[in-house]
Amino acid sequence: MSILQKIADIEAEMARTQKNKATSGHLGLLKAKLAKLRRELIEPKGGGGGAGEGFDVAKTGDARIGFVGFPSVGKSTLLSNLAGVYSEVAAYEFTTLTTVPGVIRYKGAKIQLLDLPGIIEGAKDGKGRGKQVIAVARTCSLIFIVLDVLKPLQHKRIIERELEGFGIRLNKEPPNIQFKKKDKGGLNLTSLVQQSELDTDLVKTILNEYKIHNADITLRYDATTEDLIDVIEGNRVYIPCIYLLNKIDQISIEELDIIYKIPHTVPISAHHKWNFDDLLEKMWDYLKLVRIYTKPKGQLPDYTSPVVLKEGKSSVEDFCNKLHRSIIREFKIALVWGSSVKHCPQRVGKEHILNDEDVVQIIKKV
Ligand SMILES: Nc1nc2c(ncn2[C@@H]2O[C@H](COP(=O)(O)OP(=O)(O)OP(=O)(O)O)[C@@H](O)[C@H]2O)c(=O)[nH]1
Ligand SMILES: [Mg+2]
Repeated sequence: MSILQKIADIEAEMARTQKNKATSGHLGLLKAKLAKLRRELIEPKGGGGGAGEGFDVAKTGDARIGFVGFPSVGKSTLLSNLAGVYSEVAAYEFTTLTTVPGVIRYKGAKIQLLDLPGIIEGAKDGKGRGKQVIAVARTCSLIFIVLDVLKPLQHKRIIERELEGFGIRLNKEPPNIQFKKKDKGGLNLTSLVQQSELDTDLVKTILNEYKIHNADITLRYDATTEDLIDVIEGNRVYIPCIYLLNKIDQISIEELDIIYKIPHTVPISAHHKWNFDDLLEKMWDYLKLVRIYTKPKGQLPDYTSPVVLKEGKSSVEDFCNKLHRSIIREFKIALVWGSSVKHCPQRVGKEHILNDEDVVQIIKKV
């Protein structure tokens, strides 16, 4: 039986099974089996090249955004009109057959945009070029899911499922679950809050499926079976996502009002370049980039080309490493102006966390 057939069988069995306390163990087991099969699809046994091989383009700039969507929703039109790069646009489906990159500069940051071929339902299971497209999507710092406003939002669900099936988690934080495999001692499950789904039996069943018999697990919130499996699998990527509802030139103002209420969306018209300002603003928010201006001694800060870091990786040390590998060895202290410090300038060490638009002067050991 092929992996796809096995997956289909399990999905069918899950759909048949009623969800209640008595079946939760069985469902948990099925979910774990499903996750394992999906991993086999992504990383075929026996190694070999990754699924994205030959399809990926070199990373450039401070961040990378991938356009994912069904065929003919306007991804290439968006790339052409946003980045001024030519990518073939046509009324027929599957116009774009490979990754087409473009670059924009926004607020001093260089952002790489990737126009990807259209995907269809079943992409994650190897249909069409979907698998390669999703493999490239996994490498992005932000995903734009492009939807056609005239098509039902059901498309949104399908694309989300495709990406989820490939280990991508959209607009989600990594689960706050501590998981540590051990050599002996059995299973130690600690729940810091009341759990509505996971109990010792269920956790044991799931771990058994992974042949894990000794582990410390701490659940710091009301976790789901899926969250636990994500942590055990360990290869999930957590990527922010914006839904672009394209072709709003084809709907009424009243319809537009309703659409605006859906979270994480921006309505646009790629063809008419409508609402690009909103799109870029939101893109910037979701990228969570931190711009740092350098200030050479005795000179004004250079406000034209910031060093761009990512939120969560914006210490003075990260800043130094982005400038040059050798700098941290000669680092003594840094002077910082901006919202991350109380006094301006303030002397800080390499652990200090910088905020967006801070100005930094490095002082080297003599
Ligand atoms: N009315 C309207 N049509 C648009 C808009 N944006 C794109 N289109 C049209 O939609 C069709 C498909 O556009 P493409 O940009 O080729 O779509 P795509 O998503 O790149 O398609 P694939 O490469 O096949 O996946 C073309 O006929 C475009 O002119 C828009 O904002 N409004
Ligand atoms: Mg295209």
